[in-house]
Amino acid sequence: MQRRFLNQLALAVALAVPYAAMAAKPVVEVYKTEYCGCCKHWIKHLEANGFTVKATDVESPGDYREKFGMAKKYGSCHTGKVGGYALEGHVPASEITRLLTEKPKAVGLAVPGMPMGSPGMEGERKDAYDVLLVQPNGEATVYKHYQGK
Ligand SMILES: [Cu+2]
Repeated sequence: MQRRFLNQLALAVALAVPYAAMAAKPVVEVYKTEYCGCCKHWIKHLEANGFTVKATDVESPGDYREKFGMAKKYGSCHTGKVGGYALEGHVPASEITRLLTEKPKAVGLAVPGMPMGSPGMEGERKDAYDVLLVQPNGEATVYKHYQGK
């Protein structure tokens, strides 16, 4: 009887672990315009990678970009916030996870413009693009380079 209980307990723990791991990922706040299609595709990409997304339609996502301290020159179609960091544009989930693990001193990550082939911008073409780690003074370093093809 007791052994059976322990087996069931072990099973319950095994089942609970993946959920606990997912719950550990913080919520990504996203600010976008109502009509932005690629923004929705990017949100789906984040959700498919275990993030919870709280999206808000706004008149001007640029106001939020400014509020979050992200330099205008890195601007894209949507602005987000996660774990105290700003996210600008079509930033891949893998770099967001890395950011939250490494916790560097920075404003956040940006993929300026809307490069073809970035998450949410899938199509016939795949352009090379950089995920930038942006500093409060507006300078940036390449956090990850994606090859085009
Ligand atoms: Cu876009």
